[in-house]
Amino acid sequence: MSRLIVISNRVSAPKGRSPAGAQGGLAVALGAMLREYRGLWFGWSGEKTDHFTGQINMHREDGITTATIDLEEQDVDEYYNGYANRTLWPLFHYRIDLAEYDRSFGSGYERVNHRFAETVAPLIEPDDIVWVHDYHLIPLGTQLRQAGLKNKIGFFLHIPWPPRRLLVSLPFHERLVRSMLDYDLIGFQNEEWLDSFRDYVRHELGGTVDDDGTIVVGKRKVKAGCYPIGVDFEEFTEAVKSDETQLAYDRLLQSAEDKKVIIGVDRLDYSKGIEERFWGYRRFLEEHPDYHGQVLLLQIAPPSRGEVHTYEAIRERLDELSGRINGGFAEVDWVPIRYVNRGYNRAELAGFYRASDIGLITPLRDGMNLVAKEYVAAQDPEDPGVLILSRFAGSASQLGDALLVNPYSKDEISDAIRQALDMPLDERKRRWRSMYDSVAKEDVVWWRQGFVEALKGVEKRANLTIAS
Ligand code: GDG
Repeated sequence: MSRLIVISNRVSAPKGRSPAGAQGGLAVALGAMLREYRGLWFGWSGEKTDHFTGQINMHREDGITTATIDLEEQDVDEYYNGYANRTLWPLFHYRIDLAEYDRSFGSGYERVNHRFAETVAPLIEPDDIVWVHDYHLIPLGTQLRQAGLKNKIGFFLHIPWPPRRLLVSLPFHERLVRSMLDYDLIGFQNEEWLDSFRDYVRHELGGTVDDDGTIVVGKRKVKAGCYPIGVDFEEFTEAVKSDETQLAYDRLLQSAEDKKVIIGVDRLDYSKGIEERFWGYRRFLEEHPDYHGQVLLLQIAPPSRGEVHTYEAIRERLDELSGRINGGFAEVDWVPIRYVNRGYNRAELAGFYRASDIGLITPLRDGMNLVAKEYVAAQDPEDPGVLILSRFAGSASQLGDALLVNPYSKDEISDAIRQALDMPLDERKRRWRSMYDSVAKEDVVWWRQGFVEALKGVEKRANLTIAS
């Protein structure tokens, strides 16, 4: 069996070693996969060094071999805080108003991708298959080809792919997209992002798309498909039975004192629509005084990317807005929003989800959103909660039985909260059952097998031609 080499920006500590909430969705999904395949996970350690040496730190724990490198401060500023999180992240989440274009970001991004390629290439054997993850590493395929690799190399994008008319606002966009033609397989979370990619290829690169999904640009051919990521269903179902989950469940239920609990769980990120969600909840409180004292919104939002200014700004706005809503509506014995800026581990989250009557997950744009699926997975079959989900989350195409809302509309959020609170048990069970079946079937195992099998199935390249 070929080994699988996974390459992503960060390599996360195996289960147990990472602090609560530190693992993003990508880390959660990859950890599960690496336990199954014999292979290696390569990426940045998260540490800085004075001078880049390319020294690799190998570590084996919990059945996972990791290989990490440290980066220089300038690398982290330009590549990670810069091009990845100030240029691509906002642009790919349709926020060209927040995207920053700086020549140094672009060159730092290229340099770090080159450093990744140079360091990891000697660890890769001819039969290995290589799976590169996410927007931090788009040009890595080209860099690996330049290092001489003929292996099958796949790329999976965890975030949305923006519409062509937005993407062209990126300086050197064509160079970035062309570099993707050096992969053998490109995976997206849903049809919408795949369509946008194909649209770009047709109109900006003059390419074509074959019936089997093969993209052809000049002499280059690459397969592109849709592989929606799922939750680690087995692990999650086990977690629901654990003492830790039960404790978290009891803790929330007892403190809620018979109030209906609405839960939101998101990294503190403007793409998650937390601010708009608070406005929607405020509208609900304005329109339904009869519910005052009867509901509470628990918003868990651990801070992320604190070195990027836009994240500091959203944090300040949320502090202010939650304070204003609480100040305006609270009573001596009731506070409408519990806004918590810390992370919890997944067993605790499972308990909080299960104790909540409504999951309010309203990103403005999201590649998938695993929290929505985890909320469904954690529910009590005899008394399931209602999921209110943004129609702009990638997961909306699989979770059509949620109450789908436009997250920009306070009125839609308010109406959906009301509808969820009034929903009869039969309807809750019916909607939940169909979502649960899809979350159980299309889980993380289904996702990674689908991608890896498709990658194994592509023809091995006979001639190596570098696209850009
Ligand atoms: C990116 C894309 C895509 C654990 N404790 C906390 C916490 N966790 C776990 C959650 C969930 C994960 O982190 C968050 O995943 P999401 O999918 O919701 O979001 P991103 O971190 O933005 O992930 C996303 C994902 O990659 C996978 O492809 O779905 O679209 O943006 O598993 O249980 N999460 C939070 N607080 C905690 O305390 N927020």
